Amino acid sequence: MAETRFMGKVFTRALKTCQHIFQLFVYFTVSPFLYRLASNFIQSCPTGTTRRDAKMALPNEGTMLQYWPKSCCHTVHVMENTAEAISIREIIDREWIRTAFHPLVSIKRKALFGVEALTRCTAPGEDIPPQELFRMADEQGCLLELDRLCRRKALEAFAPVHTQNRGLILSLNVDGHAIDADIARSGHLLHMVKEHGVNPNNVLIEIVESRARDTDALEDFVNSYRKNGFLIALDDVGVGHSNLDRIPLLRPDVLKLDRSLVAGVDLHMTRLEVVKSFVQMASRLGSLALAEGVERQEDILRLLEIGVDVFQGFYFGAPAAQMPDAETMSDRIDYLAQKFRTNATTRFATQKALYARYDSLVLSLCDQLATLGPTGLDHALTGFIDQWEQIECLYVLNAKGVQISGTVCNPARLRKRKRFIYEPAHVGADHSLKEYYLPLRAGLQKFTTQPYISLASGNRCITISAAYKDRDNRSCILCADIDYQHER
Ligand SMILES: [Ca+2]
Repeated sequence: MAETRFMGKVFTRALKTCQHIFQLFVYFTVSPFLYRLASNFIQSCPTGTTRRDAKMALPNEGTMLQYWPKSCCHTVHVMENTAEAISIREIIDREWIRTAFHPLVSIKRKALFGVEALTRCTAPGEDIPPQELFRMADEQGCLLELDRLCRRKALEAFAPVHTQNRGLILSLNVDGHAIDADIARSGHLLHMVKEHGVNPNNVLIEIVESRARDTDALEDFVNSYRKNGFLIALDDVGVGHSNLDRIPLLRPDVLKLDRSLVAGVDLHMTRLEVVKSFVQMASRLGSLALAEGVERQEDILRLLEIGVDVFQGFYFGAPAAQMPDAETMSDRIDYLAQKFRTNATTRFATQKALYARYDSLVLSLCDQLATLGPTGLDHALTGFIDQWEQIECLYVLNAKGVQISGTVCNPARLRKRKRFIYEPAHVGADHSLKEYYLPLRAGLQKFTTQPYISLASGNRCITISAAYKDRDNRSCILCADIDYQHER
């Protein structure tokens, strides 16, 4: 009996060993074959590639795609190259188009200003990105047809909202590329808007003017729709090949500043200055500056400071089929408004204290200069600048705005690298048209400029100019350029 049990154990062990040997054989012979077979179907995309990018990049039928959105790895199976398999004709005929609304928010009005209608295409089993959709339409010569379908879908979705809230703006994209003389006079959009019971005053037409081939037709189009009560926006301002000369020609009601311009304004002073110049231009032209693609609270607060009021971007939510949730929106707006108020109050208080300190410093320098005649000015200015490190440059003008001292600069603040561009002015330089001279000529005793880039140093500074009489009772003006690099 014991012998039989022993033989049974030996047999079982021998069987298991054979099994292991067989498994190893399969692993070393069949696996490389299977791997080679699989690699014909698997292609890897770089880290960070999205599913959509991957599909666009590798659309061979039957291809397995691996992609890694952020940290997790997914594998999808592309049954076919959808973009090729589904024709744009079919998309248009079957109206596989829907609208997603992206909120436009006004912080100062504490309200939703309107929504931009964005096109989404859901063909069976596949989303086709808008740029791909419009590329296909352009190639097949049905761009206008697609454009009109998208607008009709947007109006259908917006019409019920409009009956409930007559104040909301619907922003519609019109492809500048599709505008020619016939379109400009067709009045198609006007009819469509009326057909859906929407007031043209509530419709903002967004045009990417850089795509327009025919400037005359574009101008006709804009004038004709404006006459009928529509609002006009220039889209993607500040990006690519936008033609600034078309801004005064089209006199847009809204300038949509592109995300590439506004993202990071809080971090990059030069970008902020460029945006500021667009905002100032918009305000001088009577247009509203709207910042697109805002995602960071800090950017929004900085843009509010420089006069932007209406915002669009993921900070306020992603485009969605439903209208934005009023409660979430008002929570965000209230939070930003509160933050903006607190920041502005603190900033003004700090600025006031800072300016008061600089003012008393400049006035005390004037008192000391008043004891001098025309000689010895440079020596006295050098003595001051050594004591006050915030002062970049000091110089004295006569009553006509002509410089009568040298420009005495703080050597630590001059940029060596840019000295060929920025150079301190010399004795005899004419400052009579400068912002810091004219108010004193008009009778003011003291003036402080807005921050600007100094021609003497290339740094951001303010200039305080103050009038005084010298020892011989001649009228003089002391100008002090003061560092403003780190002030807001
Ligand atoms: Ca747009």
